[in-house]
Amino acid sequence: MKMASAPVDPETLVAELRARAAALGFDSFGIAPADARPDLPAKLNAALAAGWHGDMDWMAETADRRGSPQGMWPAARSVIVLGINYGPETDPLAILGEKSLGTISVYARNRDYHEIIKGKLKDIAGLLARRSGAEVKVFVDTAPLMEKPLAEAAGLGWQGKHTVLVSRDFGSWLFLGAILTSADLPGDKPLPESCGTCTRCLDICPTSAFPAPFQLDSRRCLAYLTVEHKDQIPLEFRVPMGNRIYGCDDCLAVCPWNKFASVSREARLRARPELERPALADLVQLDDAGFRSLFVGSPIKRIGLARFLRNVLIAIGNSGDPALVPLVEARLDADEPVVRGAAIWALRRLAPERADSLRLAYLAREGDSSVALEWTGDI
Ligand code: B12
Ligand code: SF4
Ligand code: SF4
Repeated sequence: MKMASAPVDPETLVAELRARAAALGFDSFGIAPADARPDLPAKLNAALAAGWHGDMDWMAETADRRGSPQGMWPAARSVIVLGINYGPETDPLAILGEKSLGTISVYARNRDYHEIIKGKLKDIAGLLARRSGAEVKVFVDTAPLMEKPLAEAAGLGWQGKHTVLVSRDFGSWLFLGAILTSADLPGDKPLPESCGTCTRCLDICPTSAFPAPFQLDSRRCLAYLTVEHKDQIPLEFRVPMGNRIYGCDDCLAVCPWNKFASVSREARLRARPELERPALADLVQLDDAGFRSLFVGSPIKRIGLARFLRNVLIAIGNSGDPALVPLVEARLDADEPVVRGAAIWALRRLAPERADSLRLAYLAREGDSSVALEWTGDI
């Protein structure tokens, strides 16, 4: 986007952008030089070389551009990073003990934040282009940009030991979005890392996903396994998954900096009641139309019904609730192997004798070798 107009001085321009961001509902705003983090390509490449991205191939494919804003867009001079507070109204961990319910992580309990932020970012970028004549590019999550370290450079907070950006004002609950521009804007001062000796986020992780503080192996992270990972969830993570059916908030929720957090001002980011305490019994019965209508506008829609049912069936297998057995059996004949496999696992956990009695007839069926191991392997 390039539009000619009378340029204003950078300080006035930044004050205008800041005011516009606040008026649009952004809670945090900061600016960094586009070349503020020359350390990122090496760190990203080390993480990729270790294989921590799992099957998120797009991370490796875009590594050259992802590592630095100027790698992606050589004209970039400054990056504006914006944050929107999605602080929950209730303790997100409270529902983990209610085993017949599913836990959907806070960020997915209402509208997809990409949709909420995108229009607002474009608005600010438009203002910047009009007032400065500079070029701008807008990003929310999907573009190859490392938003957390850039947010750190722009003074929004610091990357905590859980790798997420911690804000002094909003704790762990800040969504990020970025605007790159060819304008040279005055940068904000980065904050010092303030985790100190705390290790709460590392200690609570149910799957030991942190090889070291400030580093995450996605392949072990439930946020990856329940959302990004398309195949069966590896056995070792199924029990630790508990009733988490979409994402995970454990490391975020225990951060002591959340004591400064507040409930999101954005109504579309506050939990919809039906997604705050959904019954696994209802979710496992969803058909395509029911899934689409329950998750309209939600990020959950993107994983599709099969992956969602896989997660729900594993949570059912962890529920200890025998009343759910008939609903599990109804999924043994699902078309998708990920659903069938998770149903078998859940049945074997809830009703091992019933599983034994069904196994032979099931395995005798032609062409169903894809889940044979689910019947006989470890659970
Ligand atoms: C890929 C991705 C994931 C992956 C990987 C997460 C990760 N930590 O990298 C998965 C699917 C696991 C994931 C999970 C979640 N995500 Co996510 N995710 C992203 C995405 C698209 C890219 C992140 C990325 O570049 N990762 C690559 C790694 C290498 O980068 P990094 O984490 O910054 O790594 C640093 C450290 O490793 C550090 N480092 C320090 N020392 C050393 C030493 C060595 C040897 C190495 C190798 C590295 C290293 O270097 C890196 C740079 O600083 C961003 C959006 C974006 N475009 O940035 C959202 C984003 C990070 N996710 C977000 C959210 C909300 C989540 C979840 C909370 C969702 C949930 N509740 O389920 C969880 C949090 C899990 C966690 N503890 O991180 C938000 C975080 C907001 C914030 N306040 O920080 C983002 C920014 C999206 C957004 N626009 O708001 N996510
Ligand atoms: S999101 Fe959950 S599984 Fe992933 S690192 Fe944090 S606590 Fe561990
Ligand atoms: S829980 Fe502790 S170590 Fe983890 S990010 Fe928060 S302050 Fe840092």
